[in-house]
Amino acid sequence: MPSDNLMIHKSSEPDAETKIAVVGCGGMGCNALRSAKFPKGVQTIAIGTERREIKGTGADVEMLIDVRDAEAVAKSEFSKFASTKVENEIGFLVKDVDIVFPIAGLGGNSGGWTASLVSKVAHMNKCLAVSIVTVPFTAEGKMRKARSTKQLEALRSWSDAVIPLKNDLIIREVPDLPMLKAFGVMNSVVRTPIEKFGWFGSRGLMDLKKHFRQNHIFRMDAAGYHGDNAVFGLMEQFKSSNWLSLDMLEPKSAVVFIEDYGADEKLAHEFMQAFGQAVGHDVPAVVCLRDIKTMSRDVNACLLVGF
Ligand SMILES: Nc1nc2c(ncn2[C@@H]2O[C@H](COP(=O)(O)OP(=O)(O)OP(=O)(O)O)[C@@H](O)[C@H]2O)c(=O)[nH]1
Ligand SMILES: [Mg+2]
Repeated sequence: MPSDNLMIHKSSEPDAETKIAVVGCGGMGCNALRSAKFPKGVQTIAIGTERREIKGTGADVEMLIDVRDAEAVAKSEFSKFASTKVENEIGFLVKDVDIVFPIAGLGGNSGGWTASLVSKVAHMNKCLAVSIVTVPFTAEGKMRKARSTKQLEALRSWSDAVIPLKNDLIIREVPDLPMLKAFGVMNSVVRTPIEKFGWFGSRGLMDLKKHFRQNHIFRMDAAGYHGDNAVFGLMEQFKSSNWLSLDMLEPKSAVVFIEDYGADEKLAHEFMQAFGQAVGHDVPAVVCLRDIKTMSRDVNACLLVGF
């Protein structure tokens, strides 16, 4: 694979210089913050249109906004230039931040739009906006589905990258759990990339920005493998993953996080080679390698595929 197709970053610790803010938007977004443990230094902000949503999230900042501010995104008054009072307030909170993660459940009246609002502010502050959102259950009906599609469309133009996770997959992955527990599983999936992106140093962020320009929508899954032929084992897991559905994707780019004892660049090359074979062509990628400094034979990977 030509080296300009593959950017590799090595780290042993989350880069303390990389400042991260997680913004829970609306009911689902705020739920994802509840009882969540984020790496030290991650700033958490809960934004809702109802007090009960933001209450008890444990967020560093709770912000109540008017539902009309969120809904403005859907209408022509949402502008690329002028910023509203609420955008200025959010801007004040994220002004020194490198990466903002808006989290929301698409399909409702506020969170899905608020995520675009937050992404716009992130842009104005030159920070990276990676939105992580859930797509409503099919059973929730056509109206939610239609709204969710519009919200995703808006997010596509305001966020650097969007990771949509289908709530329907909860039913497939954990069919026997009661709904509240199943939501908990999903909310922990939502939090996975937030921890990983913290490994990127400032140079890595520049590469990511360039990389995200090629793609906006990413699917994601994380896997672990114990023992020899780890790359092969991991790739088999990714190939059969419901979350990724590699066979249904036409991958255009990838962001990969690999944790291994003594992780080296060879592993990154092997991984991308195996990935290229799985999907039938080379895929430009940014790979972050993390040396986990334990003697265990576990290799963990988190794969984001842009399509
Ligand atoms: N995975 C997960 N999905 C959720 C959760 N809560 C809500 N959802 C999903 O998110 C969608 C939007 O719900 P909310 O986030 O409550 O809606 P909202 O944006 O606050 O807007 P309102 O309808 O005005 O309350 C729902 O249709 C569900 O599909 C949650 O805790 N976990
Ligand atoms: Mg709500």
